[in-house]
Amino acid sequence: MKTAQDKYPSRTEGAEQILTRETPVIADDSATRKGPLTAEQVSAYERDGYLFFDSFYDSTAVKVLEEETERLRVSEEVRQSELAVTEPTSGATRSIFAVQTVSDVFSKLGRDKRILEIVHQLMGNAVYLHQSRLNLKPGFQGKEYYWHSDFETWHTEDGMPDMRAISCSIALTDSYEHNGPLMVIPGSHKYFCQCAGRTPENNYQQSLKRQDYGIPSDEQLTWLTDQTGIAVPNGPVGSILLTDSNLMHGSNCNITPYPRKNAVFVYNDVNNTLEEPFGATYQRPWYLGNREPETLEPIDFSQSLSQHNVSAN
Ligand code: 6CS
Ligand code: FE
Repeated sequence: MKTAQDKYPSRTEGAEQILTRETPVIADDSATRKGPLTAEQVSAYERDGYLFFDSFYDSTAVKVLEEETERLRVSEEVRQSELAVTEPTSGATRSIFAVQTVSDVFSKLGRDKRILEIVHQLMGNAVYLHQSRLNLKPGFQGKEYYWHSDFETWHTEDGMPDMRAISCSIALTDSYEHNGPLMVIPGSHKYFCQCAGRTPENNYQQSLKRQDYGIPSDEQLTWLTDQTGIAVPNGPVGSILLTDSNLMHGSNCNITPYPRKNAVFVYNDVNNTLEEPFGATYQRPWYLGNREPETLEPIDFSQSLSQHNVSAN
């Protein structure tokens, strides 16, 4: 039974309003809390809803990640599992969810202390892994991800009470302005766009291929972009992008020969665990919304690579 008051109702057949966010974006002492971020970086994250770090991982780490991604991409066992989502037309693998359950490398990457230190500084609290996924956006065939707030889905379909989660996306290929990069609306995380339509039964079986519910109206998107425009925080393989769970984002189709792949780990506050869905009649499967939170034990990912006997390039 839901215990949290629904501060962010959506898909309730009500009006599609733009609500002002009540929830603080960062812990109130983030700017002074011990951590790798400068006060300016903390302030930029609070204002924009995202932080981009160019070349966060070096060529040694990138080599291991690229090889592991390819192993998973072509693995028939993974492709046949419930964790894999294929592209709507080509059948190419589009996403692999709960990647830490099929890959020791990605299980370690998701617990890298260099990422967790940043997340802890911003969140000010212990976190667990709500969701992870590889997005493989293949060349020529990678279809779009229409504009959406992840929190709107995680709130309505997974029962995430509040906007207390951060996504960390790690670039597994170069992300250019032309191969379907992620686009964000800076500052949009401070507003909640109520979406129209009631969530169909088992919506996720369609939405992960193409999202039709939980998308903002043209008017809402126009209003948001009128405030701050659109940014495309992209860069070379090994870069990372941290985004607030409620940041409005999307990406275009990839019609170039260059795939745009990333790994995403979603860190949720341990005090914000999933309840009953706020806007759906069913709970999504474990690999989309983790209902058995465990506090993450940080490791030094780069140091762990020595086990892979990877020599620096
Ligand atoms: O439904 C979800 O949980 C996923 N959907 C999208 C389009 N982004 C976030 C998340 O991976
Ligand atoms: Fe998303």
